Order: sequence, then structure tokens, then C-alpha cells
Amino acid sequence: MATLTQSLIKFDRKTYDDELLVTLYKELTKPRLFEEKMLVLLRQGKISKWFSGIGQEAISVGATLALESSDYIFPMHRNLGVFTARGMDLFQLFTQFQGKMTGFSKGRERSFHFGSNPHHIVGMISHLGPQMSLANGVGLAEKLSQTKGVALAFTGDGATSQGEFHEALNVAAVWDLPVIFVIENNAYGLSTPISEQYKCKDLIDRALGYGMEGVQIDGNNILEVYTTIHKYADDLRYNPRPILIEAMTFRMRGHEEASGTKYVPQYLFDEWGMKDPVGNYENYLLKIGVLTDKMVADFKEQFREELNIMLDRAFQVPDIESGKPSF
Ligand SMILES: Cc1ncc(C[n+]2csc(CCOP(=O)(O)OP(=O)(O)O)c2C)c(N)n1
Repeated sequence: MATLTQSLIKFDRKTYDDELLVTLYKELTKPRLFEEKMLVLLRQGKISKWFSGIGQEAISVGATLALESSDYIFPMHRNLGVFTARGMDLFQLFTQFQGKMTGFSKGRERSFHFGSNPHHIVGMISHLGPQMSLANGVGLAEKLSQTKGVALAFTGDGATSQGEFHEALNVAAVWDLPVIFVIENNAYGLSTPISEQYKCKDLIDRALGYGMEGVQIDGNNILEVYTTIHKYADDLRYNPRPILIEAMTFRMRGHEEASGTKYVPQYLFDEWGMKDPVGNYENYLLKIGVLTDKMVADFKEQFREELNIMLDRAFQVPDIESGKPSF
């Protein structure tokens, strides 16, 4: 994990108590530690494919913790933090990523294209855009049944160029559906930079065209993500309408781990590395005395140990094809 000497992100704790700040820290750090483990396994040939969300964790985690656990979330391929922040069982997650029967989708889909109804998480649709229309369906059901729930759909900057993005946002606006659309603008859609992706200045400029509110936030600032989504979610429950949120961030690794990053200039990694969401938030909490070095070290050690135990258990589960443990 990046060790930063100073905080480059301006955090505002508002009236949040220490307990909430620490919960946000722990949940923010979990997907990072989880992923660091997965990247090692990938290099050892023990998992076959991985989409990294390193550097984008504040969006998944901040959004998930800002919602009620009954609100439906529609994650994409870089939203590991949604699964961990919703408290999904780590053993089951590992077996999901290994394509085993004990995974959430019983050996199908493997990484990221899975959901879990008990967790109110709808599995990612590979075509990217249709997620947003499905979120509309949930928003409509919530509105008609007056259950006061909201739906939240994630999308990347690349997927905003798909027809379904426009259709979904238009319908959501016309029908006043309680749906939060979160664009994770991480500067690249595979190898296409945003300068070749859209011509408007910012993606929230599109909100005006659909007749909805749009707000741009620092996607690396967990407190800003949490505060913004919490505020809108609470409001949408009583005043249903869609919101477009553009969370600015950066994809710190390749599109997927095998595809490399040759087309990304090094200075962008350097600049965004300094804005690391985990390291900066950790520094901030250390500085204001909410965390101590010992609390940080103990938490990381404990969580890494839990990951190792769950991973060992997951490897023992028989592989569907061979009927034997994996390793
Ligand atoms: C219709 C369609 N075209 C292409 C792909 C392959 N694909 C999967 S993710 C992706 C990049 C999407 O970029 P973006 O929406 O910016 O999300 P990011 O990967 O940057 O998080 C592509 C091209 C796909 N899944 N579906």
C-alpha cells in the first residue's frame, strides 16, 4: 500500500463521530488488502483473471455505506468494495472467484458477474449499459410500492457512450425514478482516453440534457463520496427522482491484469498515486488522532490473517471439473 507523507485530499468530517470515521477506514482498506492478495495469486497462476479497482475503492465503499442495506446496488467489474462493505462472506467470495459450487452463483460467472439477492446486489451484465435500465426497474418498483428504497447503479466513463446509458437516464428522469447513477470516471475505457470518449467538458453536463441534477465529486475522497450519496439517497426516498454523480478517479492498473498499461503516460500514475484514497484517508485520521499507528497495524494484520484463513478454506473446496481441492 502506498505510504504517503502528507494528505493531498481535503477531508471534511462534518459532525461524523470517530466510530463512523474508523468504520469508513476499515471498510475502505478491506478491498485494498483483499486485492493485494488476489494480485499475488494471479502471479502464482492460482486465479485466472482480475479487474483491479485499486485507487477507486472510496467510490464503492463510500456509496455502499451511505445506503441502507435494503437498497439495491448494481456494481460493475471494479467494485469489490461493494461486496466487502455489504458484509459478504469472504470464504464464499473467494470460492466465487475460483469458480466453485460454494460461490454465490454456484460455479458460474466467476469474477464480478454475479450478485446476491440476500445482499441486495444485482450481478453485473457484461454489456455494461443494461445495468442502468435494470436499476430503473428496481427504482420503479420502489416508487410504485412506496417502500422508500433507492437503487444505485455504477458505470464507467466508457459505458456512458452506450445507447443504453442515454435511454436509462432519460426514462429515469421522465418517470422520476429514485435511482442514483454513479459514473466512475477513471480516465480510460480500456485503452480509450476520455478525450476520445466524449466531447462535453464533464460527463455531468449530460444531466442537464435529461433534465436531472448532476454533481461532480472527488471519487478518491471517501468522506465526499459518503456525504454526497447519503444526502441524495435520503432525499430521493421522499422526493423520488434520479441523480447523476460523476466521481473523478483514475484507473491505476491495466483494464484487466493481462492487458498492460503501455498507452497510459507515467505522469498520470505519479499524480494519481499521490491521491491514493486509502493512504490519504489513513494519514488524515492519524493526523487528527482518530487512528494510531498501532490501530492501523493491528487492523491490517487481523484482516490479512482472516483473508489467509478464508483463502485456505476456499482452496480446499473441490474444483468442479476435477473434484479435487485446487492447490
Ligand atoms: C458492449 C460491450 N463492449 C465492450 C465490452 C468489453 N469491455 C468490458 S469493460 C470495458 C471498458 C469499459 O470502460 P469503462 O466503462 O470506462 O469502465 P472501466 O473499465 O474503466 O472501469 C470494455 C470495452 C463489453 N463488456 N461490452
